[in-house]
Amino acid sequence: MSMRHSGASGPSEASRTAFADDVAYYLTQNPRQLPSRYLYDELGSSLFDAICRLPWYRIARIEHSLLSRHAGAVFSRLQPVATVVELGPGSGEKLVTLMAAGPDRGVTVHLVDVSPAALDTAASALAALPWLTVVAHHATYEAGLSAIGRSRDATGQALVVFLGSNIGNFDPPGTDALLRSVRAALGRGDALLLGTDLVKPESELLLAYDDPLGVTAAFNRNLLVRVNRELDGDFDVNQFSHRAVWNAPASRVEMHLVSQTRQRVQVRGSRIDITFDAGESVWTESSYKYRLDDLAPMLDRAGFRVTGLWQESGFALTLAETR
Ligand code: AVI
Repeated sequence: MSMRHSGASGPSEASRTAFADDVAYYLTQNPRQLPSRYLYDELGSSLFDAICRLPWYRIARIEHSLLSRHAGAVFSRLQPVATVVELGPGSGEKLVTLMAAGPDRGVTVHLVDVSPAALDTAASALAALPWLTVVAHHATYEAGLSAIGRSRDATGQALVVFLGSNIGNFDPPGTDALLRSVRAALGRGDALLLGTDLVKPESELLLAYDDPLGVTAAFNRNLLVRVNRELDGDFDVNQFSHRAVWNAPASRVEMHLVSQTRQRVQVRGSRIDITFDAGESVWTESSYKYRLDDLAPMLDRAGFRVTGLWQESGFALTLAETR
């Protein structure tokens, strides 16, 4: 495997300033919020890996089973693929499973993530497939996609993979915008492989997002630990509890951090000083769940048509081609 880096490495002053500004803005909104992308510092990423091993959180396991069984069928529906782009590669294991069934030469894999640690982990996992050329993009999905769109080899097809139901962490307007950015980076006949978690009974969803071992609670509360460490905050982490709720009309599981008492919190790096009422919460994540019927219209709005759909135990893998 050959590996190139594109973009800065390591957390930059710019990303610290963006974090400080986002905390100042979102924490003073009504309702108070913190963007879920900040859940993934080093400890948060490890806690998320642990979540994926919990018996109650099945997304990663089911998707792995779908990829192992159907990766060959995915490639058989495409023209020879020369470029693969993964948005948010995580541990890299999903892509290894997919690419093990892909072409064994002439493929460049682009990894796009805002976390340098995730890029390094994913690139190490891909070393298991030494015939791949790997390029890491330390960038937002949109910036990475447009850089790849400008620079990619025009011969052969491109496949963008967006797995793990990561799309579920975008609200509907954000989802449409992101899928359009994917479409804009692609040419005719290129494709997208999308993993989405489907609506299931509320009791199952709540166990997945409020597990009996408290790992998801730790993942959520670690966001306050991160704010304290990186932005000189004084959140009393013990005074905030994890809550997961199924918002059926919006078709999403929400994670919140609920203040156990009336308390004052200062975040000096964001120049904010706020008072929480007892029971007031910070909304930290939305995980949208889809119905099978939602998928084709959602992809169609962005300029894709569905060419393959595989599903198992409440999870779907959809292959779509550009129109
Ligand atoms: C990464 N993302 C798709 C996960 C999800 O299911 O929304 C993050 C997560 N949050 C709580 N558990 C897992």
